[in-house]
Amino acid sequence: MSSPASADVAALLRKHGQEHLLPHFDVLDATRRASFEAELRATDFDLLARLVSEAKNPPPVVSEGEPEPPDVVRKGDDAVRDAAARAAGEALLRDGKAAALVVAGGQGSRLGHHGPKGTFPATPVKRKSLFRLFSEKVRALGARYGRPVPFLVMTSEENHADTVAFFEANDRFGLLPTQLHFFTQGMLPAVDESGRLVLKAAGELFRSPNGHGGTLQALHTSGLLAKLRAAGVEEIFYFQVDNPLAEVCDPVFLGGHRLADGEFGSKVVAKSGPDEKVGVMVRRDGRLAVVEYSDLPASLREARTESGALKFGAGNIAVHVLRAEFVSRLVARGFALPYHVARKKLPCVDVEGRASEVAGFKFETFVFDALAFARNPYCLEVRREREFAPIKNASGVDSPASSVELQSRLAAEWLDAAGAPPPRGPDGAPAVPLEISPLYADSPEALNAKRPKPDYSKPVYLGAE
Ligand code: UD2
Repeated sequence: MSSPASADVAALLRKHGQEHLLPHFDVLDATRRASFEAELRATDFDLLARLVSEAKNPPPVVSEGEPEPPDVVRKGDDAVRDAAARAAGEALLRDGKAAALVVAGGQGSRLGHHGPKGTFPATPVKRKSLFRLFSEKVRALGARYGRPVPFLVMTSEENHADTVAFFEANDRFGLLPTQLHFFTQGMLPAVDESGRLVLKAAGELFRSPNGHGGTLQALHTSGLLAKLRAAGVEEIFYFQVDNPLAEVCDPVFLGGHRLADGEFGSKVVAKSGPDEKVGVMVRRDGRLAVVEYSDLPASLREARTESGALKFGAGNIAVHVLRAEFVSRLVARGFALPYHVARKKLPCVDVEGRASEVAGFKFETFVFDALAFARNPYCLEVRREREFAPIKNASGVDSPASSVELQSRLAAEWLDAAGAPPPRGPDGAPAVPLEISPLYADSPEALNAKRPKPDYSKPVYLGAE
């Protein structure tokens, strides 16, 4: 039997201009009604009202100086500097002072994959899931440095249960129960263009994850940050679930950031061209910042230096290192990151429960906006073919096919160095797919020591499991 909204909820909705939801209570049973009311009572209407007003009338941009190219350290340019950074990073890993964190709150919807993106089969031969691959990289770190590296997986309400179930069904891919930590980011309701809340289903608001900036807040509210710090973790290596080539806890990066006494480090690659859809690192008002692809005016996107390189060519691959103490400081003074608005068509139901679609806004924070608060931000440029093979689209650029080829090409480079060069096609791509398990060899040197002799008449997988 249906009944109207409770008095306090009805008053709340009226106060915030959301009375369009009142008739919706007529179609809800008691259970749905209770959960819907709880959801509404927990909604931060004032924040939403501010975000909607800013989305419609963006505040004037204050004090944003002209962007300049950032100072970047190039990995591979200076062997002595790299060796010192590596030694400092390895010391952190040996001393249990570094953790790995993957942001995996998104679904693989752009890919057409059902389920958490980390469950996507990503590797060239074994088709290991992204979660399995990263778990094996983390285990390899433990074996190399004699100490298990904590592995943190950030989920969202949309995929938390499926993510945990996936790890459990696969015996956590060999990770220790004490080493693997899940935590869940916050969600924010989406609204239509007049700021009205939208329904995803009967008795349920349309809400979406609050962006990867939500990592910082969720690390704190979950209690995980305090727990890690109490266990001696000082640095958090952050990466995205969509990049199988992420060099998890790269000691050169961890150590370079540490030696620079940095609070927030970022890896970049040279952009492949002005139109590549990655954010770029810039220096503005003396601070580092990432400017999203869509926010960079064409004149700057295409600007070149005298040598012909892109002036703003430091592409953000979303690999960062965060000083744990910095994250604590940032969240202690309230969640300071700005919200970005995305205009989206939102699939929804109307107040009578019929399927519909409405133009509206989603709001997200971005982790790299924390750069504005960080001391000594460190920026390391790496070679894209060694560290960046994202899986974003179902086909074409940044797709499973392009990623698999890049992974195979890197394996071929390692095999070349190990004295077992694979046959290649005219474009330089290996003639057969190649895959090296992180548990078999986690570096070209480790592979070289194994003296591999693969049979290149068929796809090659080097690994025991
Ligand atoms: C991101 C960057 C872009 C570039 C590119 C490199 C932003 C806004 N853009 O673009 O500058 O660095 O990556 O690959 O970051 N995620 C969550 N929770 C959320 C939202 C995202 O966990 O609420 C995770 C998601 O699972 C994925 C990652 O963050 O691992 C990137 O998200 P995306 O696909 O929205 O970012 P993208 O590819 O547009």
